[in-house]
Amino acid sequence: MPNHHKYLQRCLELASLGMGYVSPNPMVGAVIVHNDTIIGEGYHQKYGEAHAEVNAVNSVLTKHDNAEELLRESTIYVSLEPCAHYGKTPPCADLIIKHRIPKVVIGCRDPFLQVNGKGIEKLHDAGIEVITGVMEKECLALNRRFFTRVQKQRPYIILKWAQTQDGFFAPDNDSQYWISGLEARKLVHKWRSEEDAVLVGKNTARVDNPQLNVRDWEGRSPKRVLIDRRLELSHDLNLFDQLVETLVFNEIKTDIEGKIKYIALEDFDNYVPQYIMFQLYLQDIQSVIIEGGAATLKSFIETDLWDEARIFAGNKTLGSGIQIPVIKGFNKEKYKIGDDDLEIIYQTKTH
Ligand code: AOF
Ligand code: ZN
Repeated sequence: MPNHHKYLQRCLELASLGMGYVSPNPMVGAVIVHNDTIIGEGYHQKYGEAHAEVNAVNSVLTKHDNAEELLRESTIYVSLEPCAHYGKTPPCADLIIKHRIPKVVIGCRDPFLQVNGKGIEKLHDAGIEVITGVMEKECLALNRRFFTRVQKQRPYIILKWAQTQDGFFAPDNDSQYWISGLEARKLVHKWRSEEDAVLVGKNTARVDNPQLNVRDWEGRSPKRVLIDRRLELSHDLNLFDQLVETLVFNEIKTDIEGKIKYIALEDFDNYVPQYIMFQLYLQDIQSVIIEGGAATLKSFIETDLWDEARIFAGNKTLGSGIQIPVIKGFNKEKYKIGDDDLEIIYQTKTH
């Protein structure tokens, strides 16, 4: 039994190093194996730059004098189907064919219209042995943001909130209320660093005055997205600090002021979550984490526009206040974090 799993696992590890840097492209890792030994590896490191296979082949070429000979006896493992098109880079399938690598093991197909099986076909036609679907579930999960974008023309949507033991967000709409502590905050900053955008509604912007950036974690800050129908928010709020690109959805103007982009929606009474998500898609935003408030989260839940929910469940009780929404997700997982006396509940909709 060949070590397909072991090498694809390595591809996945390598691929995830690109997290936060390759969007809206997928994260991809590749490993080249000769006689059950890794002789080269690579991953897609930055949007617009070399694909995983190119970096893996180059690592063999720079490390071994007899590289071409070795490649002709090797297997290349790659977490996503090698591309077949001329994008910002030439087709990876051609590269594999050119170096006469005789065997390719692929994690999952690339649904991107210009690839979508054409990479596999090209390899087959060149007489290369192709094995597909090794660790497919894991490969699909890793690039769930990319697949959602390509297949649904919208970003991958993560809902995040904190709730009391008795199912409330906060005592009322106008008070800032902390359920989670330091450990949770660190985690939220990590989560933000992994997504392209973070979105809040008007009330959260006003009451919490969040910065929505990444401070307690190393990584880049996502774009900020704000819904402020009548542009009522004060520009003294942190979200208007011009430090990070911020999109403001409203019904009054489409305009750019420094890093603040105003985008007017024609009909603010209908389909607001859908329109906003489509606009984010057009702006190449591949994923968004929605951090509140209650009304905003509910509007996305009611329109069934979400893929994953990450809920901090505290042990405080409130007795009354703003109720949390009810969601029907799958794969409900719970675990404790740090010393916050807090549980995280993960739910996903599709996998
Ligand atoms: C691969 N290996 O490492 C990645 C692939 O504009 P380009 O040239 O960067 O092409 C982007 C598309 O290529 C992207 O939408 C996806 O279908 C595929 N990404 N393919 O063979 C890689 N990152
Ligand atoms: Zn490629």
